[in-house]
Amino acid sequence: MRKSSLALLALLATSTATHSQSLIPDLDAPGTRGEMARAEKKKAEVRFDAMDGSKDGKLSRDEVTGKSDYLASNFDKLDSNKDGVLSWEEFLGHNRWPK
Ligand SMILES: [Ca+2]
Repeated sequence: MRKSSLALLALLATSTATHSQSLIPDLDAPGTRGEMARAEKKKAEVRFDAMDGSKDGKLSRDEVTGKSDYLASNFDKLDSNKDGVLSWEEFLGHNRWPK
């Protein structure tokens, strides 16, 4: 990889929400990475849908309380747009796997 593309990658990594975002494989990534991404997305979707009692595609604080200690205790941090609910992307922590 050339130096200029490394610099660009570093810039992209710092401009995105979290450093780990760049480590999330795309759903259509070749080979095992793509397979794992699709399997993880499926699992995440099952969890999300199970908690989304109102089926509005968002998780309220009430919907996660008692079902996920992690989501309940980190709710305000994960609710990055501060609208009081967790979107699919906020739940995942990245926006690389559209629902
Ligand atoms: Ca939100």
